[in-house]
Amino acid sequence: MARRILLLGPPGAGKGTQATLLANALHVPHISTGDMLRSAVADGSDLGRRVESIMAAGELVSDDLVVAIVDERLSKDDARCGYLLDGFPRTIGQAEALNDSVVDAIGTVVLLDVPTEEVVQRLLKRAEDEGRSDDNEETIRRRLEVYDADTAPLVDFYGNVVLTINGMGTVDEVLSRIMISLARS
Ligand code: B4P
Repeated sequence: MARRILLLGPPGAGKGTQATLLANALHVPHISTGDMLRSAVADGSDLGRRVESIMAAGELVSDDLVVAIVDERLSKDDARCGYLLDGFPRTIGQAEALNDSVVDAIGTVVLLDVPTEEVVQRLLKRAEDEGRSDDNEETIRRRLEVYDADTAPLVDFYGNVVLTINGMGTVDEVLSRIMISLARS
């Protein structure tokens, strides 16, 4: 059966990190709206210029823009046999739009559970290592508020297909918890 998985969790929970490893293990494409938007900014494309300041402020890019990008990506051949969505849907509006365009769009939601102070520390460390423009403390706090207000309601939206995984510990420990949980689901 096609694996259609959504990785959910606050900024810094380890979604990007785990998605890369999981997509490899499950042989499905890793579709990250954050990566796609950052690459548009790096390319200086029309889209990139429109979203740069929104992302740097820790706000969400508009649903219409993100939905259009994902619709196009999901229409590619490699997404026919499953995918791992990382960072999308991030609002109820995006989830409804996805349901309208793809039948049975999400089979399983993996929710990474990490306490707020830990995610703040991880993102501050990444700021030191990588210098991402949205990883300063003020923006991180704003991204967490946006997560609570706009993204956390997706946990109820997806209800009984949500697998909650303890996201604390090493990357390998978290990965193996996810793999065990997926195998049992
Ligand atoms: P994202 O790229 O999705 O970024 P994120 O929420 O910060 O999560 P990320 O994947 O980076 O963190 P991770 O946990 O992997 O979004 C960035 C911005 O793009 C958004 O704020 C928004 O503006 C825009 N956007 C994206 N999608 C959108 C959408 N659908 N709608 C509207 N706007 C959208 O990693 C964090 C750090 O923790 C890393 O340094 C990693 O090395 C470290 N780490 C990971 N696992 C660890 C572990 N077990 N222990 C210690 N450190 C760990």
